[in-house]
Amino acid sequence: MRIGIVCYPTFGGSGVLATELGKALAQKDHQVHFITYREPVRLNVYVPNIFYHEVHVPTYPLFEYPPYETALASAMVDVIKNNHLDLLHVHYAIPHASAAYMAKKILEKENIKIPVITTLHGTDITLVGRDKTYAPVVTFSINESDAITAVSEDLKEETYRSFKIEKEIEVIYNFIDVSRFNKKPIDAFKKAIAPNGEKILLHVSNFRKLKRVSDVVRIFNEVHKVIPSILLFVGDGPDRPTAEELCRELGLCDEIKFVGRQEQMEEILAIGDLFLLPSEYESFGLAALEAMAAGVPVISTNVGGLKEINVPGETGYMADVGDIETLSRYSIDILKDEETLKKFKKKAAAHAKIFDINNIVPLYEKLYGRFLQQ
Ligand code: GMT
Repeated sequence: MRIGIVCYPTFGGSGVLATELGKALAQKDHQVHFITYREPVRLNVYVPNIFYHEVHVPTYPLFEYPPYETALASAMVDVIKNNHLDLLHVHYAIPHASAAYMAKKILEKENIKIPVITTLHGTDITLVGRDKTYAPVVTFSINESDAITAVSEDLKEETYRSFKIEKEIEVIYNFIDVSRFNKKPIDAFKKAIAPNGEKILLHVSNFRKLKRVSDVVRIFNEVHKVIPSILLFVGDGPDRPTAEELCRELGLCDEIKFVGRQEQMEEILAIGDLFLLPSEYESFGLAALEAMAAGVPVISTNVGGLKEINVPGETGYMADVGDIETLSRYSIDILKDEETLKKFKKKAAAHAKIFDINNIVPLYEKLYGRFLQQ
């Protein structure tokens, strides 16, 4: 099959998922064409069967807002036509689904039929999409997609609640390549981070408001009072200064390390003991699943798709948004003795296998196959 994939090329989960999907499909002998404004971060190795088409948005003094969506739709038309693509799979509705609709309509004029699959990832529905500014276009372009998938049951239901969707939304859960996360910790790295054998807590995100990074610091503050520990913040984004400020206020600068954006997540997760994700909302929580696959239990809020991946008392615990006291207590419960921690680590790694690449990618292939038979 020849598949076009459109996504955000950044560190966000939707781009990561789309890139890993493309890589997996290429390994299964499909030809995959990425159409993005920059090379996707996880496309950092040469993979035969993968082609990357950069969307250029020429600027002009008149354009206060360069028309990215127009450039993207034009790139889609060009790539679909000249590479004889069988279908286009867009990740994150805004503006990818509407650009795909435009490309589809242009190609129809040339008697080229291109099925469009839209995968909804999260804030394209819950924050950005529901904003009245975007809602009519999001509703229309989702309805015009030939198939719609959502990354969790919760996101599916949320989409039906927020928009007038006339089609069936299929749930295809996010996935990870479990074998990649099955890494032994690098001793020297672990020692550099926690020289005295402290427990290592992790948070990985894009530091946006809904990630509630201040809660991460507050939970750690409580844990640290009881358990010798270090907190590693991975990633970057708008709320990083707030988190750094809070660390200074609490006198935790030596115990909390900000390591910025990192590509080698497997090595980092391998040294972790506990993953903190106190988000206001997560449609899925791919970062938490990656942690679980690496055998790191998860303390999260009980929102969105997190309820579908984190099993309380087995892979971690959950509590209400902002309930620092309970989230801290649960963290201490897991870290308090080696035996308990070991049990959680084992169960987290075992549970993550449900979402292994080998179980999920065939579901996408099956979905694509439906359109080839038409
Ligand atoms: O909506 C976002 O925050 C952006 C998006 C991304 O690109 O990172 O994240 C969403 O998609 C991920 C992959 O499907 C999910 O794991 C995240 O939970 C989801 N984020 C939210 O729902 C806030």
